[in-house]
Amino acid sequence: PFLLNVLDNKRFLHGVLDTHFIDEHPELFKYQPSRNRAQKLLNYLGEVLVNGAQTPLGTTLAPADINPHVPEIPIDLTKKSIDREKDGGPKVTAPPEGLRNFLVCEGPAAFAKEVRSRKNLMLMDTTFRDAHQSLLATRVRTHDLLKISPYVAHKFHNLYSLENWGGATFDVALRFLHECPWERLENMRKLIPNIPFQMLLRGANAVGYTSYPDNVVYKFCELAVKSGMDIFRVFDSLNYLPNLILGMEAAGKAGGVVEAAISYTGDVSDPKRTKYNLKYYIELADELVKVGTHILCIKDMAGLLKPEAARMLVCAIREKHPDVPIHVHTHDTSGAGVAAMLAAAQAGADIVDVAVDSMSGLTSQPSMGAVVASLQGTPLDTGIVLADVSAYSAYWEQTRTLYGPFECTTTMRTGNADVYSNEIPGGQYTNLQFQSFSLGLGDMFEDVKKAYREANFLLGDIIKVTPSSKVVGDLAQFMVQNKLSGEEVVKRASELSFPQSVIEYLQGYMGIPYGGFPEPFRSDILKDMPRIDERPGANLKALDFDKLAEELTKTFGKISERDVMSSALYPQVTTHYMNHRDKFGPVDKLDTRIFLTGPKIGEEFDVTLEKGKTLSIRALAVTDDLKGNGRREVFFEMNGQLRSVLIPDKE
Ligand code: 3PY
Ligand code: ZN
Repeated sequence: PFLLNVLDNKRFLHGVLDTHFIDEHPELFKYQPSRNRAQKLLNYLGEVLVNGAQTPLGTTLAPADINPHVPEIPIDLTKKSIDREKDGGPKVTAPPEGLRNFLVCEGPAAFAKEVRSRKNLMLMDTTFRDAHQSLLATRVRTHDLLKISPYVAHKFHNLYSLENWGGATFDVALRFLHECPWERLENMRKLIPNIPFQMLLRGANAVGYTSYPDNVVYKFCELAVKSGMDIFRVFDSLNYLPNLILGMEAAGKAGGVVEAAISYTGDVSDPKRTKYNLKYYIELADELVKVGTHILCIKDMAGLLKPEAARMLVCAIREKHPDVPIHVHTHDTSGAGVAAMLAAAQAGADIVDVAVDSMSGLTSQPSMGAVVASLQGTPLDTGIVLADVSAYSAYWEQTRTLYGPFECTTTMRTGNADVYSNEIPGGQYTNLQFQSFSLGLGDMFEDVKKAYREANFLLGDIIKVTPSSKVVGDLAQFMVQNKLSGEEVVKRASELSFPQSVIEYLQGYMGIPYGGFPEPFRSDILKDMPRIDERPGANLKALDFDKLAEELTKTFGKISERDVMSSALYPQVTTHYMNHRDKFGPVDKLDTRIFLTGPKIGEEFDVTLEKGKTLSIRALAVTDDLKGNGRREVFFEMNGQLRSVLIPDKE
């Protein structure tokens, strides 16, 4: 920078150089690499101040004006310390070793053995992924995750894993938060070196909604491991084995721990629900163990696993597979989540999923504090300190208020056991509820839930989770909007214009459901449309990554391998993200309230771009369109200097 500043200096360029040159030009030492980024951020802030939020807000609720308190990590001088300064943080004591240290040294097979050998119950914390996917429309930003990461590393070192990636987070980070999911992962890794990271991989759909060419899924997993991922929970929305195997192989080949998931639906404790009975789940578990899964997961994405069902299922699988660790996932939609997880633990599950108290309950996971406290002093004691959970929870309680615009509790106040009837997955439940309310039809949600149940049976009683759950949801909404009963839908199947997702599902684009497609319903709808009767990705042409990289480089200049992968998965969303990044800079560095709704006039705030580069910004004024050219000028003070940006007024 010094050299560049010198080269920019007119006196220097004109050869006017003497020994006073440096003394007389202290500005040469002013390091201003952030200038460009800073200017871009001012453009972003100006845009928000003139044209409103740059990411769609779910409701009119404002983010709270609060600076969440980050609990302190005690410095222990007797322990090894690590220097966080290069990452922008203070010098801290190194976090205690956790299971990741074991995994890195010993590899996935030994890791599974170690987990299985532990006598206590282990926990996966979903706060960084599923909890906010279920409660806050997946909107929690990297900024807020990183702030609490050192605390997690120090106080939760004996977690089995931290679920912090995958599912909807990839898409939402790029699409709505204008931040890079890979950087998120890499930065969390730097701060949490000791706890295994876990992600949700939608089998052949990776982190998308449809099958990708096989080489995309393989390369995605490879890059995920390179960026810090450890454990891959692999599921398929129809429990369709060929899709599951593809995901398992991709995760395994990348060096990850493979945690194959059985997506759970129905009720094994109800003898009347015969389609998905114990035999079905045990046979599926057998297959997944045969393929070589390191860990077996029971993924109860809708919160249907009642305590008695949890006991039956875990016991049955445990009996067949005594050496394979069992990991149970649920949602607390009905309110029975803690009871179900305790029952699973008592029946022999090795790991259960919880979210920190203030991010738990409703459609999220059951409460960490409740499970920790319930097992204290018992042989299953998690070893986690309740006071640490409370401090962690207090951070999230405050942080959650920053995401007020996306808060599910605007429509959902309590748990609801009607989930046992409609079987709507946690993530989708609040979505559908919210849609019904925003159409001004609060009571329509009751109709949607009933229609969802009917739609599920029309489609043959299927496993419902992303993306098959969307098919059922779309059909349900179609029925409600057109006031169609299930009987009418069947009778008029050949003449109705069904949602595209329903048609594609019936064509076989997601795979083949257990028990096959419903007939004659399918044939009535598809008539002579093509059908796929094997793994949908099997015939997709391999993606040419070199060609894609070349195309992106032409448009954006220097791009990374990870940008190419994002584009392979989400081409349009990634192009939009990269344009946004070019124009508005590192908006992920802004505090969440400022990012969402902009600063107040007169408010001063800091933005740390990186260690030692903090901008102090104050928004001073927004002018009217003084020149009549549709643009407004926004004035800022930045590090003591007056700056302004001209923003086209879109109103
Ligand atoms: C996802 O696919 O994102 C899920 O959370 C499924 O449960
Ligand atoms: Zn879930």
